[in-house]
Amino acid sequence: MPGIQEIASTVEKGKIKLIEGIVQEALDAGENANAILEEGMIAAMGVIGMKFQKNEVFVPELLIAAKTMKKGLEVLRPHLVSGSVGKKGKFIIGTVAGDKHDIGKNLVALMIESAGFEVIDLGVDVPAGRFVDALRENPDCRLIGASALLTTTMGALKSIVEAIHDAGYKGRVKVMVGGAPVTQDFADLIGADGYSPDAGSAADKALELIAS
Ligand code: B1M
Repeated sequence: MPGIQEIASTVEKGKIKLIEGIVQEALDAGENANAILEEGMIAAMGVIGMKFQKNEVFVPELLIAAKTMKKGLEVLRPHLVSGSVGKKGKFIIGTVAGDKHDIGKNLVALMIESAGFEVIDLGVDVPAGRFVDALRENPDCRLIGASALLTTTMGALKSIVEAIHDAGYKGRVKVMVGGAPVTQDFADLIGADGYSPDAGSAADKALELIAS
């Protein structure tokens, strides 16, 4: 049976045609879905990111690894999401303007859905105004999440918080932020209501914020 190490190496090498079969085989053999995700796929993206930093791989390799991970995630999805989708209310999520990274955002969306929310995914490169429009289209929504992966796009998180406050939603709608360069201090600085470092804790934070 393929182990977690083989899954990691398949993502890292971008063997897109093999990933679905390998993940399915591991699941069939009783491997834990969260371990496949965390220790296999997410770990592989960390490795490829480090190689990119050292100029050992380039953007096309990042892209193919990302596509491979997404394909593998499709197989994992039913094993990560529970049956109570939508009971906790709506959650609008997107990656900020200027930023095309969506794997982390998609994982957060998956975990939030799994925690019982109906997720409205605005996609990537989402301007602050689009979050406000989505709130107007979904007046029963009480939670928004925004993801930023680049130090150059972190500032867009602040624009989103400001746009939501300026549109009169302060206090009524909570804003959660996250992404690799984002910290709790940064979230506090820009006036966000919540921050979490990873997808699992993002779901816990969302539940905490709607209860408060
Ligand atoms: Co890009 N990229 N990338 N990239 N890329 C990084 C982020 C980078 C760290 C790589 C590096 O140099 N080591 C670097 C950023 C440096 C910086 O700003 N400090 C970088 C760069 C520089 C770039 C480009 C500028 C490269 C170029 O063109 N020269 C370019 C920018 C394009 C743009 O966005 N405008 C670019 C492009 C790309 C690809 C398109 C090729 C591809 C993305 C494909 C896709 O997403 N569909 C890509 C990839 C794959 C990466 C790395 C390798 C992997 C990102 C990833 O998916 N990680 C990344 C290096 C790395 O992360 N080590 C890198 C796995 C994912 C599960 O983790 O996204 O962190 P992450 O999400 C986590 C948490 O952050 C958190 O939970 C998630 C799950 O646990 N989280 C939240 C995320 N959002 C949250 C929201 C929350 C709460 C938690 O609440 C709402």
